[in-house]
Amino acid sequence: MRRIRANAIVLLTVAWILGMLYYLWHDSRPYPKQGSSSSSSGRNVQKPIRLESSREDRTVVQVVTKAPWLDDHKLKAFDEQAYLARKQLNPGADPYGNHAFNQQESDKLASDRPIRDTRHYRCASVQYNKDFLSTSIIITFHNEARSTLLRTVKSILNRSPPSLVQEIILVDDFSTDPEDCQLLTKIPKIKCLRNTRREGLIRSRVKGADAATAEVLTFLDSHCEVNKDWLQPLLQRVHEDYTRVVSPIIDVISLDNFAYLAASADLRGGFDWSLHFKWEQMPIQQKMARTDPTQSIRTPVIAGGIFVMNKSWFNHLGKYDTQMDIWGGENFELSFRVWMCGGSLEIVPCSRVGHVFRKRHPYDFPEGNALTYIKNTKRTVEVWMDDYKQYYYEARPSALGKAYGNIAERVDLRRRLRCNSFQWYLQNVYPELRIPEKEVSERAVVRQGEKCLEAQDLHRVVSIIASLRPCKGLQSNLLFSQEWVLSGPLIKHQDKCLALTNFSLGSQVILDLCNPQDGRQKWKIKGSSIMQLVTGACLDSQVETEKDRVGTTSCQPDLASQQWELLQVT
Ligand SMILES: [Mn+2]
Repeated sequence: MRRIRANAIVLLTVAWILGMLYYLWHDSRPYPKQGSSSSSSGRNVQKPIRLESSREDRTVVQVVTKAPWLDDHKLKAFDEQAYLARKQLNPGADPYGNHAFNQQESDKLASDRPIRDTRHYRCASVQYNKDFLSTSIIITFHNEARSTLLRTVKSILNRSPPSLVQEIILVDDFSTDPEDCQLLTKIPKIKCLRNTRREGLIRSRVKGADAATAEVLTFLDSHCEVNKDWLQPLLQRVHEDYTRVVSPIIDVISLDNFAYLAASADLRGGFDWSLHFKWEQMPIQQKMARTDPTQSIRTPVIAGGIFVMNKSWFNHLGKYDTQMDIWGGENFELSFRVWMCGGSLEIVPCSRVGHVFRKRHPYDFPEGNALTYIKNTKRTVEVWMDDYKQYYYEARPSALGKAYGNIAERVDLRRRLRCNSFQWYLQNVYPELRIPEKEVSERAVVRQGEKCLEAQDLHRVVSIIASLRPCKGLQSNLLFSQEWVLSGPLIKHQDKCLALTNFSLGSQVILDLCNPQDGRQKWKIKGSSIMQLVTGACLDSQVETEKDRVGTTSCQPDLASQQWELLQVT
């Protein structure tokens, strides 16, 4: 009996060890390296939060897909080897020189290289409609690396249902070699439009959109790789509601080694008052309310490089502001316009597209990078931001006085479309954007009945105290000691500020050397009360046992000892 029990224990131990070994082996399967990906490219700032850190809820599959319809016969007309060979990097040349990414690494990779399926595993079982409208895919470029451009195009052909792709329109924005674009038209579905002078992204996209024959437009960058089933979830959202403008999650293709890295799935587009785009975590309430990882994410702005939009809706809303030059700012203009004029923006997490984020622009801006960005954002601000534009100018004072052309047409467009105000946008779409507190410095007398708050110089004593004394009248020369400056949360007298002695309820109020970081010195005028911001208590003339001194106690707005009148000193 004992023997049997011993054997059973040995067996169980062995089984446990084997189980642990399997678990460890399973857990240590190599995950892709998340190399040097902290790059940024202007508005597409790459922060570490962009990359996903945990992959436990995903399937990690290699996707090697080739379009069955795109057989060798159909591709025969296009000589891929010759196309690529003509633009190989010269030996010894800087691989980053022409494109601000490592061209050598791009050239090494196959045009149909496999990439990982980075979607949440639940995306694979989502069912999509079968009767979508097809889409015209518009890719604008200026001197793109041939291997990178070809990989963008082939990933689309290989990973999209053929019936959904009406055509791929390449808009060559006056690249040095017209053949970069022209030769690709030998591939089925590819069309090529060429500008006769440099127009920039915005006018090039409008040209592509005007030429598109499908009812849905898909804008894409020229250094992308689309992932498995990227198109259906985007088209589904637009199919359900044509006013939606949708973006995929934009994965990161390393500019150094072209590794394909998964981006985090709970980010959205945001910005600060200088109109600097940033990826940000979705608000916590929204995150908590999300039970389905395949659900789309509302976003205040889109990054702008990759999105899908119904063509009639695009035209109805005024396409793009074609007086914007080259690049930059157009994503804000489009985003504000879509939200304020009756549409919505969202990120669809089951759609993934990789993009090479760069640290600098590989091309020149005829009028300089900064000036172009200012001109484009200024046009956006002047047309769409109403009085809130003052915060833009405060955040970007260099924009003041800079030329931005005539905006009458766009102002008229906004009026014709009867768009909402920017205040509506802030309240309904982006309440998380903090409105800067106005730094108003106001000189005032703080009165209660016949008495006024006074900074009393106690002779031969180091400190100055705050006390309540008979008012001296409002003539400036008389009232010096009763004159206060309201500056943000501070109530100042010269370099001294009204402060608590401690954070307890009933704390005495004194004057201390001003320090805006000091919580004891922060106040807020609320009706006729003066509230301490940290303790939430109110300034009261009856707390202190010492005559004429002031303190704080719990707020009771009806209490006469807590009612103050602020009289402006002129
Ligand atoms: Mn790009």
